[in-house]
Amino acid sequence: MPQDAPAPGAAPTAEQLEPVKAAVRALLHQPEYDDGSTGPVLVRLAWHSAGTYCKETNTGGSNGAGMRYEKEGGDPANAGLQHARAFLEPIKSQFPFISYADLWTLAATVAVAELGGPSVPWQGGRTDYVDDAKVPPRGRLPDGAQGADHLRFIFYRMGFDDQEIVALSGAHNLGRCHGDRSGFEGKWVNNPTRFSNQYFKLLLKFEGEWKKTTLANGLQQFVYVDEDLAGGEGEEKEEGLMMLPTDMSLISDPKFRTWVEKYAADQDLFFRDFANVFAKLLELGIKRDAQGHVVNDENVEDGYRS
Ligand code: CCH
Repeated sequence: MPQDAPAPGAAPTAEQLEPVKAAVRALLHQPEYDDGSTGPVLVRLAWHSAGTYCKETNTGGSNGAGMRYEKEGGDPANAGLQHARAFLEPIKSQFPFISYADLWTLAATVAVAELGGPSVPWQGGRTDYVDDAKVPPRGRLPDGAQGADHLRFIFYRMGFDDQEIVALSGAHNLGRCHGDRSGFEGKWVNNPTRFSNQYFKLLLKFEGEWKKTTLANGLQQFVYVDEDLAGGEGEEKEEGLMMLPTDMSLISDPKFRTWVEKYAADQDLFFRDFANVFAKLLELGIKRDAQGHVVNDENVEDGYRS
């Protein structure tokens, strides 16, 4: 083990993490990629690594970095996240002491902060599975084609409530849908590389104007195209905005809607709640002792780096 490596189960120190965070910051700005930042796809990587958690069986979650294995990485829900993992690979090589599970989750918190969002509390010490034996089954991540019942089914399984579901969904301020990944197309907000509460504002602002469309692949989504910005013949067309059916359920479901309204009206409240709930997401399934060291269950320990 290299000298600067933390003991197994112990989190890297703040001093060890500083250069890792700096390397992530340096990686974010990529003019050739998407809207110019790798931040959104890094946030999605962390979310999908953690969002497999099931509180009843205490399985899944960000510990283990199971997405490196085909069993989890090949889940159609994770299509496209190989790009995020590839972006981080040179950082993992440069700082081998950090586990993939820590790196993926840490990178998302760095991205959120760098793109103008809140500082998300983060604790390290996650370890990586040595094989795919403990990788959770596919099918635990949400399907954007569905509605409020589905969101509750998926997120209650992780232990979240309605307010937390809405706060987490605010991450759709960032990034976009890619036809060759999820099959959906487009971005939720005009500036998808700046973290804000714009997503909530737009859901409400264009209520009644979001038009349901069916894409060539048969998927349905909602779009808003500002006719004034759409451009005349021969002019460059301004790209419209989109919402998934699951996004729209946040305003049609009265309990979700209360929180959409609060977050649209109060960005500070959204930032505070997002920071808390994203931190909670990244910790799902991780047991720590009084010192904050990760404690792996007997039956899990042999699956981890030691
Ligand atoms: Fe999401 N998300 N997400 N999402 N998501 C997609 C992209 C991003 C759903 C579906 C999709 C969260 C919750 C949900 C991000 C963060 C979060 C895409 C497009 C779909 C589809 C993927 C593509 O084509 O590349 C559904 C359904 C839910 C249900 O709640 C949560 C929670 C988070 C984080 C806290 C981010 C960021 C993106 C943009 C990724 C990118 O590559 O730009």
